[in-house]
Amino acid sequence: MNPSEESGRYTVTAALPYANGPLHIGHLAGCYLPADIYVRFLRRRGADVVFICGSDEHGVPITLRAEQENLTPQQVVDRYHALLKETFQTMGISFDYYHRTSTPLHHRVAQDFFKTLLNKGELEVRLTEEFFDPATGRFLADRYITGICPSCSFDQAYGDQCEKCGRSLSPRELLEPRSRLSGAVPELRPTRHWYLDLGRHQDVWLKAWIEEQATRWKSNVIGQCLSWLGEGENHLRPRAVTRDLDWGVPVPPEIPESQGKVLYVWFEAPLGYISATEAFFQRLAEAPHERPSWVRGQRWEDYWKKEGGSRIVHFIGKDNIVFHCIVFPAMLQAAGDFQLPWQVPANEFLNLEGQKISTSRNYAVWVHEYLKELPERVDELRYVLTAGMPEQKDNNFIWKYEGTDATTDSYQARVNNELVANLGNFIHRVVMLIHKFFDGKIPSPSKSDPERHEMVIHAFSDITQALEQFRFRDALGNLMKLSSWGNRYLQKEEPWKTFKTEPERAACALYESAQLAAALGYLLEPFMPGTSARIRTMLGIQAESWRWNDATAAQLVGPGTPLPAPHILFKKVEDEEIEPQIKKLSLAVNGATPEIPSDNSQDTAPPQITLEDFKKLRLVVARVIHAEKVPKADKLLQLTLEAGDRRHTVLSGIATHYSPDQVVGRRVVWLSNLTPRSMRGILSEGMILMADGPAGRPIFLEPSEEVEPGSSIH
Ligand code: B3M
Ligand code: ZN
Repeated sequence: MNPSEESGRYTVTAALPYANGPLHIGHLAGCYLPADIYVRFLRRRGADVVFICGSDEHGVPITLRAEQENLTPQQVVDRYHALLKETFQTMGISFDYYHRTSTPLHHRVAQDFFKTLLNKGELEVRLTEEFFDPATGRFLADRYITGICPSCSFDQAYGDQCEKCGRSLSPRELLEPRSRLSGAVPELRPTRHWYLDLGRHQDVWLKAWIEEQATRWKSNVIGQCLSWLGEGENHLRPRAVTRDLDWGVPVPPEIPESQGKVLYVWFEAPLGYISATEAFFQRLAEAPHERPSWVRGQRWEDYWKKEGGSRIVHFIGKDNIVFHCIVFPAMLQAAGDFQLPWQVPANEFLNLEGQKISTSRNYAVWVHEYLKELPERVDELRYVLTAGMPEQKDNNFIWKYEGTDATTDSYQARVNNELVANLGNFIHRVVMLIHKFFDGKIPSPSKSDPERHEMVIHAFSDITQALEQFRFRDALGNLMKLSSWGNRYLQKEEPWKTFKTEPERAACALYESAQLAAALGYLLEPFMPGTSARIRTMLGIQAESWRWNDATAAQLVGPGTPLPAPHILFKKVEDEEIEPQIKKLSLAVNGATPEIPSDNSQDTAPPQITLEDFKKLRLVVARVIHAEKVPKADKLLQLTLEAGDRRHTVLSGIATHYSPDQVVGRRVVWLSNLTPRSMRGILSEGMILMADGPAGRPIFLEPSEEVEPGSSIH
């Protein structure tokens, strides 16, 4: 076998996102993009690989969200599961199977696993006292208890953590604890749970096993693992694998005293990788034609059991390290005959404009919103996030650099200076010049230039090695260096000049440049699959089932191959395109929540609301002082509103009923605290309320007497 081929078997997982919110760019950079790049690379190298993920649909994050939104947990997970799945698909994250943990299959897998551990004597029952809410009759998860932080006196600290000073807490440390469900003072009540004795595993094999990984695993990962495996106070303790909750995988009902108990979410969620693989093979059994060519195993066991010999790779963020490197391996080992993870290439965090991404404060770039607002820029986002991937330490995402030092780090600068000016420019020049001087056909020189081929081979080996070692930034950096070399090569050869004086030389330069462009077209695939396909099409390459190694061939596209008309790969990012994004972040800090596509299949009659709900609406009288049509949007008018001493932009879908001059000067009812949303690159702040008139015509609501713009409506 060629040393760059890979025939081994791999099981690649990406952390199951909680189905309690949309995906943000930190998730992509931390986990899903590196996983996808790695898997695409493995597939092209000929590995036998399954790529597995799914929604994590249990646990307190889900029930909390359901309570906040007045929905059932099932409604919450249905909504976000659909959104997550679609977002991954549009971003090109190429899971072989995307499952979910609320399915009967997953419940069965998790319950069977629990029973296996029980039968092997791995679980012991312990009686402890836990907080109980006497008003609702429910035991309270740590997050459901609030009180005063003993460190900083913040009066809304949670039972697991104080969000103000960051201290991690246990509910017993809170002063004046209260139930978040009812406000009642929680009481300690006895309850029984099943425990896995991690400490025993630590002593028998786990510590030694972790130490064996020290040379192979990333240093940020191994460091965190070792800190968990100390002595005395820091020795691992038995961990409860069940909870008193009503949302989750029930403890198997045939087990005595299992009533009202569910498996702890961190016990069953990692088993979701296994149940997803099982679901995948069930589907392949029913639909064999759907089997991807790279999946060569016959049963899910081939990818999880020892005899299958698969290399299991878990892509996760750093906050999940302990569960994937310690708890899950201990569970697998306790159950017997399971393969332990081979690699856990956890990333650090991505910050946003210098601040921590915060879901609760809506301070994030939400991927589904990005895809709606910048729909043509999927690969640009993949590129920018990979180039700045937080591999060894936290990194920062910025849209635009506004300081005085030159920097190439912002989204805008990376797209403009690297994708447009380097990669896009090189490919475009090559194709244009071939059209201009060689009639759109790959030239046929009588000699070749070995230096070009050496450059590709050299870069190929650097890129391959970096990918094997999970150094995605380096891999991409080396690709871009190869493209820069191509630009310099063209600059040096000047085929547009030599075409007249030394036509042979021009032919050679453009032939070699086309081969280089083609090699880039192959090697870019894991990083930017859409761009890779477009480059290959532009170079007249039709092969679909190419291998990674093919990129090193001396000739990738033969003389005489006709090239289709060229088109631009990347467009420059103008300020106007990203300014709404920046503005949205500054508004987000004021507590707005992300907009989630609603599920129309549900009951459309709005629920009853309380006066408190109504008071959340900030309704204001405003005056329209300017109106214009939005280019390329038939229905939209862009209105400028004056309310008090400020002006606001609102987009309104009334352009088919009103012309701009029919609107200017009117007083309108404006819902001003609706989450701002960007359409066609324009940020719309709030909306104008209209009545449904005859034949669907929207009718303005105006005050019946004179009131000042800015007056509020109650
Ligand atoms: N849902 C936690 C998280 O999103 C969790 C990962 C589960 S992986 C088995 O951080
Ligand atoms: Zn505190």
